[in-house]
Amino acid sequence: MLYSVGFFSKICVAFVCLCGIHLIVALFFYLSESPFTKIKNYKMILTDSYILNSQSHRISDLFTNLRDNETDEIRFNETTSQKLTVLKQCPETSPRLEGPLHIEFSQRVDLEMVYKLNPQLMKGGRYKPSDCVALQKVAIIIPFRNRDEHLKYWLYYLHPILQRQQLDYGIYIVEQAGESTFNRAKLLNVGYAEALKEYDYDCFIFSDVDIIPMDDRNIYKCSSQPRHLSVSMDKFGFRLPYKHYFGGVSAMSKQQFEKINGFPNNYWGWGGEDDDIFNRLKFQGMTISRPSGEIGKCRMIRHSRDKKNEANPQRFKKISHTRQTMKTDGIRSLKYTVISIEKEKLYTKITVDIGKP
Ligand code: UDH
Ligand code: NGS
Repeated sequence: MLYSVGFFSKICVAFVCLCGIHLIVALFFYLSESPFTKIKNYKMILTDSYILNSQSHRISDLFTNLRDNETDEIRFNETTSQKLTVLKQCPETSPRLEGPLHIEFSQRVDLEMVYKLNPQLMKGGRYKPSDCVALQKVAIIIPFRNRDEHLKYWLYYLHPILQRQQLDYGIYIVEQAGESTFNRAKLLNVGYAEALKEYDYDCFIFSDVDIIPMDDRNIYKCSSQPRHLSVSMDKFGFRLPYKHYFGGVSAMSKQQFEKINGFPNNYWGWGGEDDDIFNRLKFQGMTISRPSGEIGKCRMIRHSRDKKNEANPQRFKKISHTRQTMKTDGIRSLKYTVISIEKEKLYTKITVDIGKP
């Protein structure tokens, strides 16, 4: 009898010990897999990779990224399986680039077709890669009035190119309302200010609506110096028209743009505003970065001179005074009235009253 009681109590003790071990093991796995630990690890990984990145992205942006884009690989789902995959930064050179492209303007473009061809676009012409975190957040600003056919070609060609370049981008068409003389540089200033109200962009591309790159290795992003992208245009025989030419398509970081007080607001009509911008950069000690003539090839859609954009007779006098005028005339003195902001499928259109000369 005594023997069987002792045996029974030993079994009980062993059973209790087993339960204890089981509890400890379960507790260990539970704690190491808890959402808190996961978020902590996740943030640490992100912090590391983000600090390494030369462009400063914030962790909060990435959480916005997660909310905005359901196809992102990183997901934190509180209710289900706690599955979490870390989204890496996109590579310095996108593996999706194709190189030289065939660009022509013989067939009309249907915007519904362009929309179908770009299923990953978000409202307002926004996009970010689903498989990696883009190196830069790029706002593309286009000055605009009465150029709908050109805009269609631009959207048709540029959306796929920008996606292959793995950019986090948005397209902003800044339309001058009314009939007064056109002012390209002031519209670009408006685009800069309005795009920044919407998203924390760190790079700005200023592009004419009629210029299409002929090579997707001409990346629409910013460099340590302001960058001129349309360096080899068909209309100039695939070369620069002059050494300091800075018109067509250019790229500037937020810091570079702020350092020159943005663009001039008082160049009404054609010509000279791009030379004024070049002067501003020069006076602030910056140099121009450019792709090679081969990679920088582009086509311009041929057209006649627009009404209300006649050559500005004051342009030569104005560009001789940039050093003084850039202190007072620019993004810091910009005044305008937004008439409407339309979020289209392929772009955001900002119609604006910028006054008259
Ligand atoms: N722009 C418009 N509407 C206008 C004027 C200009 O949208 O009425 C925009 C458009 O994005 C254009 C850019 O401003 O690409 C620059 O316009 P621009 O007139 O300075 O330059 P562009 O190269 O024409 O388009 C220059 C005159 C061409 C004369 C050709 C004569 N054969
Ligand atoms: C220069 C203009 C620039 C212009 C460039 C190319 O002469 O604004 O031609 O023009 N500068 C002055 O007039 C001072 S283009 O052939 O693209 O119309 O961008």
